[in-house]
Amino acid sequence: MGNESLGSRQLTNKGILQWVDETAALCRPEKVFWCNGSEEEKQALLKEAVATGVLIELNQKKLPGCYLHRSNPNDVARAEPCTFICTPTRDEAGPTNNWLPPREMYSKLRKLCAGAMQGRTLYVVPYLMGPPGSPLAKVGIEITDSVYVALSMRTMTRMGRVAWEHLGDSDDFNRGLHTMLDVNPERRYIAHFPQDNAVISVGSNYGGNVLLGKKCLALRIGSYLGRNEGWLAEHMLILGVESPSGEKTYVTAAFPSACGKTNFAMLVPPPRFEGWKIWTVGDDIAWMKPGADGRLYAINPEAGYFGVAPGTNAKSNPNAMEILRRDTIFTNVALLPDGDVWWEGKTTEPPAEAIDWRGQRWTPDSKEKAAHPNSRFASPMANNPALDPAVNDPQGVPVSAIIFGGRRATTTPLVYQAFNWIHGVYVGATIGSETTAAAGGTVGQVRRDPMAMLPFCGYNMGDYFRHWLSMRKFIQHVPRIFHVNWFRKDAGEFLWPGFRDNMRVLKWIVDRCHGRANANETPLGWVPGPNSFDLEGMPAFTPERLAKAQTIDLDEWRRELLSQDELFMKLYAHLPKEMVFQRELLVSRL
Ligand code: OXD
Ligand code: MN
Repeated sequence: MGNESLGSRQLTNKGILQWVDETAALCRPEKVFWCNGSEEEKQALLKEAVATGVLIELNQKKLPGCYLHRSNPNDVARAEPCTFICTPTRDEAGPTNNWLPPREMYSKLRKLCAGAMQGRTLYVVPYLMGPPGSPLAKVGIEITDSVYVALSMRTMTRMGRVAWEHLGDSDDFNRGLHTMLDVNPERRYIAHFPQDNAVISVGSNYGGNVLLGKKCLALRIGSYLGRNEGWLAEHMLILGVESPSGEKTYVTAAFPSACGKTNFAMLVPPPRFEGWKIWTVGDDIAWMKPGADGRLYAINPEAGYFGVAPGTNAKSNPNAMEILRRDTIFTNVALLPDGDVWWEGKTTEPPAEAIDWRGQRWTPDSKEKAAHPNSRFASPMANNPALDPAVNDPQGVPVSAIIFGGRRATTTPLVYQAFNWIHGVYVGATIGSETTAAAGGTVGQVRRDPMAMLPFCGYNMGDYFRHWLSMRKFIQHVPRIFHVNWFRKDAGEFLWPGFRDNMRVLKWIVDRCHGRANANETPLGWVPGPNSFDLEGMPAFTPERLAKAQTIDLDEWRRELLSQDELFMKLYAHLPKEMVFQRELLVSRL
């Protein structure tokens, strides 16, 4: 084995060398390849991926640097039933996570990994989560036998020498081992060992299961590290709102998977908001820590977007359409005869013919969808025309508001503001949302998804709420907390137009943060007061319709509280008393 591709800077970190040697001895690959993140290396890996059929080269004139990957049809989404948190006791993982004792899981996985890479290349992928030099940044090393993973990690993280430079001789890095095995759901495990800062993922080659920096390190292991080290790892976008006078306000927002975080993070304001600008810091994950000035600061640990393709178009997200025209790996979208790609909702008129995500001929008469509902684009954030200039600031950006949201056809108003931090934690902890195609399983059922972290919290959810509550003591300038729901329906139709018009909700939120907008008190929290919510330029959306979108139906809320009880009962042993008090206060207000 050699580490020649590190160039002049030979790796001396003994912890890494030893771990890679041990892993190679276990998995027995044909060769070991150390990724350095260079452009030449990228081109070589792309060539190899195309030659082996892992990637299909797209029309390079139309889509320079773009490729298509088709995953195994049994492997198209995050596999929550196969995802485990392996803490010494079941209680530490808590009732919302699958659990096995570390020793049992290690032994099961060692058996599966033994000889698993025979005839394959073992790629060593060093990566940095967070801006170089940031006190919050973390190093991970992913060992993988998938060239698709090695290439995608290059897009999604700061991959290569920058990670070695950050790490030096330290042993403080996440050890991630991934092998596809035979991509068989019967042998699929995404196992996290928080106490060891380690992840082992086997039997899948789909994004969220295998790009170990993202859900595995940045959220599941990250949330565990955050609790121990005094910070928060959250499933949140980060955006900056710039007013015409240049005032900049940063906001984070947690929505469950496939509920529009990427679109919201890249919002282009409607004509009414001329001079306003939204800047993207991140579209999926925020690491947040109190700063010396008493404000809460956020960084985006990632360097790319792994966005849901269906529904992405020039209206829903013009910036994403610009971003994915270059240097993008698409997964499970449809291929057009001219080497372009298509997905449902990309254009109003479907193409006359295509090759669908399974590689079959497709026409608009086909019963199947052309693109898988969870098909994705993986693109570098550097392509974003609205990338916030502070995205690489090691200190992060100061957060003025935290928004929680879910996908709810009923019950939940368009927007309300929590009364204070503790109430806001309760609002986040009780998010309900209809399930989407981002995870395997039934779509459209309301499930409790606390802080949108149900599939991503690396320890007991009750203790996670307690950590949120305790963070209040370290923040002097407390972000205001809000709840939004873009998805409320009336007679089967969405009440709120969404997309660009979400700027109106954002404007009210920003104004509330700066003490500029009035509000009315309701049982749920503060809602927009008279004339504080801008409806100008929306002739079809009357104040009556706004009132409908804001309706608080007390009977619906009584039912909602009963359904929240299921979560609270589940978490009872670790549930902070504040959550129970907040629930009781809400009951008494209804
Ligand atoms: C994602 C997800 O891919 O949440 O971001 O599933
Ligand atoms: Mn996500």
